[in-house]
Formats: sequence, C-alpha cells, structure tokens
Amino acid sequence: MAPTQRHRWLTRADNRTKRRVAALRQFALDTARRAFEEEYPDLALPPVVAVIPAYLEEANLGAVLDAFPESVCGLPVAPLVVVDGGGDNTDEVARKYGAFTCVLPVNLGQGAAFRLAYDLAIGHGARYVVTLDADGQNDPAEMDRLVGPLVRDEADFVIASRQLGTDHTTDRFRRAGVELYARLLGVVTGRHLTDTSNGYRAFRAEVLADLLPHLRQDQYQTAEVVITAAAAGWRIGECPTTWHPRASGESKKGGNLFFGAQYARVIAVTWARTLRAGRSLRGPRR
Ligand SMILES: Nc1nc2c(ncn2[C@@H]2O[C@H](COP(=O)(O)OP(=O)(O)O)[C@@H](O)[C@H]2O)c(=O)[nH]1
Ligand SMILES: [Mg+2]
Repeated sequence: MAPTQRHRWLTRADNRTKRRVAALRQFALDTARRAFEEEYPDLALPPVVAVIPAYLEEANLGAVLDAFPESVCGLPVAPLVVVDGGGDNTDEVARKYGAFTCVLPVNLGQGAAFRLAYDLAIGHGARYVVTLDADGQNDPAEMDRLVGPLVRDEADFVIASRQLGTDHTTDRFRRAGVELYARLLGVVTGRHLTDTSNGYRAFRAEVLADLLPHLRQDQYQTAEVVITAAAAGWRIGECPTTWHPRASGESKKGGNLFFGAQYARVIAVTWARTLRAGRSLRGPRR
C-alpha cells in the first residue's frame, strides 16, 4: 500500500522525536561523564572495580558499601556507584561511604548505567569488573568467589548462582522463572547455566571491552550480556552465592509477569542479533 502524505508526515515526526530522545540521552551521558572526570582527575582505579547501579537506593546502599571487603583475591578493590537520576540522596550516601560516584542527571535505566560504568572502569585501569545490586540482595563478602576463577584463568566471565548456593527469598513464582530462563538461555547459548538473571557477576576487562559495542538494552540487560558473551566464545563460569531479600523498597523492574515478558523479549532480540552479527563478534584471541 502506498504511504499517504499523512503517513509520511507522521513517520517523519516520529523519527525526529527518536533523534531528539537519542540526543538528549547522549547529553545526559556526556554530562555525567564530564562531571566524573572533573571530580576525579587523573584517576587510576584499582585492579578490581565493583560497579553498583543505584536508582533510588539511599536507604539500602550504605549497608552494601559498609560490607565491602578490603581486598578481593589479594587485590585492592573499590566500589563505583552509578546513580541513575532519581533525585533522592543516593549520591550523598555513595560519597559518604567513599565510593567513586558517577551521577546521571536523569534515569536512563540500569543497562545504560552499566555501559557508562564499564567504560569508566576499563578506561581508568580496572582489570576485573564486578557488578552487584545496591539493594542488599548480593553479599559483597562473597566477591572472592566470583573473581577467583578469573584470577586463576579458569573463566573470563563468572555469574553468581543462587541455585548452586542459597536463596533466602520466598517468591516461588520468581524462583520458577529463574529456572525456566536459565534453561532457555542454556539452549540459546549451548552452555550449562543455572542463574542467568543474577546481576552479581565478574568480568575480565577485555571481555567488557569486546562486548560493549554490542550491548543495547537499557533495562533487563542480564540476558543480553550472557548471550553476547557466549556467542563471542568467552568462557562463562558460575559460583555458588547467597541471595538475600531486598533490604527495603521494591524491585524497580516491575512485577513477575512484566519482568518475565521483558526478559523473554531481550532473549529473543539478542539471539536474533547475535545470529546476524556472526563473526563480527571478536571474542577471545586464540
Ligand atoms: N542505574 C540504574 N539502576 C537501576 C535501575 N533500576 C534498578 N536499578 C538498580 O539495579 C539493581 C537491581 O534492581 P532491582 O530493582 O533490585 O531489580 P531486581 O533485583 O532484578 O528485582 C539495584 O541496585 C537497583 O537500584 C535503573 O533504572 N537505573
Ligand atoms: Mg534487586
């Protein structure tokens, strides 16, 4: 069917809006990055950097930072908190507890915050990057378990597993979802994985540098990272960890059904994309 004049006009307007939104997002990212570079001139980060995305987490973040280990596998470690808008005092808490703090002026989503943090961590010298939640669901004292396989050169990317460890939450529906999606990702990636939605992870810096240009999701990005890393041929390991209930507040990701649907969408689009990308994924040098 030939497009009408009205249809053409509407499409153009829509594209213009998309371009405006993209420009505004880039402006927010550039603003946050510039402020970070000004706050920490000549920054040399320690070998292990633990990235914590935080959105409206002023009540929970302090306890997480308080539980931070002095070192991980004998290597110095520092937290890098990316505060994703929100307008509460999460940034003040992060600074009070001595974390490197990057503040986005508006909420762009956990995936966008992660991409910025990966780039900052790699750019300032981190060799290993850990990711964990700001809400107390992961135990910072267990970081050795994640970084150990990287240091021993047994894996390139390690995912914490509540299935192999202990799950202190009681939501049976969410638990069933964790199992179902781990199985599905097992089929998609050809790897045996038990907890692919767990955000407690550790990466070699080279892995993140390789994956970064291929990451697109602004939220629900955990599956995207796993599928892309597997397609590129990186070694993915798992380790048992403890999964706690959120210290306070509610998940920012919506109820179980919405979360499950978004997770499935991300699996489908990322799988399709990696099939198309084929050999353009660099992966490990063999
Ligand atoms: N930067 C950023 N972090 C977010 C956003 N939504 C959630 N988070 C953080 O990501 C972590 C996990 O989010 P949460 O809502 O607990 O999701 P769940 O644990 O998967 O139910 C927490 O530290 C949140 O503060 C967001 O839009 N931006
Ligand atoms: Mg959480």
